[in-house]
Amino acid sequence: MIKRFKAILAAFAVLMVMHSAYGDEATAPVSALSAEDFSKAKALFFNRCAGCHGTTRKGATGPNITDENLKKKGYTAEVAEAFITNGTPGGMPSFGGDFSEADIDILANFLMQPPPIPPEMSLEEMTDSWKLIIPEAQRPKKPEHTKNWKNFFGIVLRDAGKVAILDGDTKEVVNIVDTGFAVHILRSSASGRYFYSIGRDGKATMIDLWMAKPDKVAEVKTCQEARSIDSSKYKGKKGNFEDKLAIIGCYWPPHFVIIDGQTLEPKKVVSTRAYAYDSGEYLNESRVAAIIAAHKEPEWFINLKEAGFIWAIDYSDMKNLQVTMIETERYMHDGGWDATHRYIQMAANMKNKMVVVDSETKKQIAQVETGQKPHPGRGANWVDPEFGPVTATPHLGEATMVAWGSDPKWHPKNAWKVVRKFATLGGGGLFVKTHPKASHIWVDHTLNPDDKIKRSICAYEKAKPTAKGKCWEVADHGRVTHFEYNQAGTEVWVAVWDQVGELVIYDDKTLKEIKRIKADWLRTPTGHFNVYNTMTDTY
Ligand code: DHE
Repeated sequence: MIKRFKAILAAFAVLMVMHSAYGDEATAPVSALSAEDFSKAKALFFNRCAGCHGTTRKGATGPNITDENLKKKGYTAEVAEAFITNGTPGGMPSFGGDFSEADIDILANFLMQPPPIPPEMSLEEMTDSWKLIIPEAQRPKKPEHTKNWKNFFGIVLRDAGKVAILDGDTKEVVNIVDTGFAVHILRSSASGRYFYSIGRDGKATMIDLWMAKPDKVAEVKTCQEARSIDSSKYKGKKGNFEDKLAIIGCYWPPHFVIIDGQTLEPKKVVSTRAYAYDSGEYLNESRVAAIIAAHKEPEWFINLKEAGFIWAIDYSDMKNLQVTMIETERYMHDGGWDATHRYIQMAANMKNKMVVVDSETKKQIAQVETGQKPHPGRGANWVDPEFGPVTATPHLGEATMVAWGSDPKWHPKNAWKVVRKFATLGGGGLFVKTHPKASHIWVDHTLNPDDKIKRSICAYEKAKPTAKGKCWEVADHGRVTHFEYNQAGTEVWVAVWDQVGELVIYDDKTLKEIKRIKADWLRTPTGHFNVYNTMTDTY
């Protein structure tokens, strides 16, 4: 009797604490974990696992790890613990160094229970969260400083919930802005004046770079979980949409939200719940991964991860929104433009492919067979001395970077075929970057389980490409991740992702270190975005 009473109390307590990641309404199962541990495990899952395995754990970049599936395979909590601690050769990072043993234990036990389902979100709730901090009329009419703001960098300080704005000319801090929990990426408005940030918790903020001290002018929360945001970049016969609109792609609830580009006021929400393009299975969790804004048409292209589509969204008539559903492949993740901004190249990473969509015809025109689990970030475009224009990706699952032809007009023989394979130091590669004026192509190994490799980067010469690049360790702590060039394409910035992190700046030509910024405010730097390169999609 007492035992039953305790179980009822525990279940009740679990329900009471379900708020940290998904809000109060999420339904919790009766749990063998204490209420506190359940809540902690849920937050850990949200922070570090949901991105790959899905909120409902049905799998995407990572496999299906629903309690049902784990039990079907005969896995116990101990087996789950081993996976979490050590990672897998297929690209799952090892969390042994990042999580305590106690945390791994509760997380493994959490996985053996049915997943809690986070709540939905209405346009009204989004609007309630919207804060217009400085209305347009009160903002500067021209820059209030003489700094070269198009060469500013926005640096994501992930765990600090902040974005640092640095002057790319002087490398000085212009301001550190409170943006909220775990910002994932920044994107620039078409004019470059505004940075839009999106947090893992679905909160977007807008930073005005013309202010004497650039700061947040608006914020809104449109999802429980998100990774992507972009702005309207079209100016032409169909109207001038520069800085007028923005779009947020949500992981949960699965939807996209169109917001006002000047104020962040939510305008329209559209569900992305869909039927898988191949099996026709209904997907309650059909998340929006990368988004890319067209420059030549009033359109965004968004990746539907689980459903295997790229949707082209014509935003020129918001009352009669036109969506073209382009069948591609599963599971769509990240990617970017080719150098001409006509072809969209996105990773279907579980199929070891990059899919190619022609933005003019809005059709998938090719699939590039890559290595195991391509993960390009935005990717890198350059002109190969033998094969002409190419685009590249590193891999999560193997020690290579591949480059394929991406100029079907003048180099049709090489188009959408891998023409070069470069050796990296190991798997776990997340990002590659170059710049039209640069001499090198840079690649990281952020998620590699080996301490030395995860802190090493490699650079390959564009003019004399060799299978092996020049590789070196950037720091003796943290993980090294993501690259960005300055506006001129002469310097490369890379982040040391650690509690006290670093930004290391290299000369692209000589590969020599120019500057190393290490400071207390540099807590967990991850992505870093140059205004000019981000607004013009230069990579
Ligand atoms: Fe990212 C881009 C999702 C892990 C840093 N990340 C993206 C994009 C998506 C995504 C969909 C493309 C946005 C776009 O272009 O519109 N990322 C996910 C995940 O689901 C995943 C795998 C796991 C998760 O739970 O989040 C994941 N990402 C990471 C990291 O661990 C990184 C290194 C640090 C962090 O913040 O967690 C990280 N992701 C980044 C960065 C970009 C990014 C810096 C932008 C790359 C660019 O150059 O544009």
